[in-house]
Amino acid sequence: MIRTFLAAAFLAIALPAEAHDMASMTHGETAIAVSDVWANAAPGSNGAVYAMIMNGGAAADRLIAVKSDLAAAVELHAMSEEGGVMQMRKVDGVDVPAGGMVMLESGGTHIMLIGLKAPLREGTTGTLTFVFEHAGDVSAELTVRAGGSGGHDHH
Ligand SMILES: [Cu+2]
Repeated sequence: MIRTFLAAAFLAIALPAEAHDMASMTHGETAIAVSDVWANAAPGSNGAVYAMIMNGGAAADRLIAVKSDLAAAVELHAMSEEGGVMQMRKVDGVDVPAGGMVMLESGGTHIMLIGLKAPLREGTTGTLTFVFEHAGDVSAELTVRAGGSGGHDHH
């Protein structure tokens, strides 16, 4: 009698936990993760933002826009060197290959906050919403670091 009761009590506790693990393992459609979203502190009204995007899924995806309340507009920019001068241009998307990773980094493809409501200062926080063709909206928190050399002071 006692043994049966204990076994039943154990099962009642163990089963929901097992079911939960299985649910999280089979939940794989949205495989995009955005992390390390950061910017250098800068006094201007525009600021470059960098991030790491990982696609753990079996299908390619594409970052098509970024939204933020911190600025009037947000653009995706690519950098290229032309005649020894770094130029940048607006791009309409960034491909994220299946099982791959894309770094948005200084000197490369980056996010540009245009018309900042307040200059980016160390400790400034805010949410950026990354819009993917397939995964939809993925929100991530921005971290602003103390400004250093090698900044991105165009515009
Ligand atoms: Cu830029």
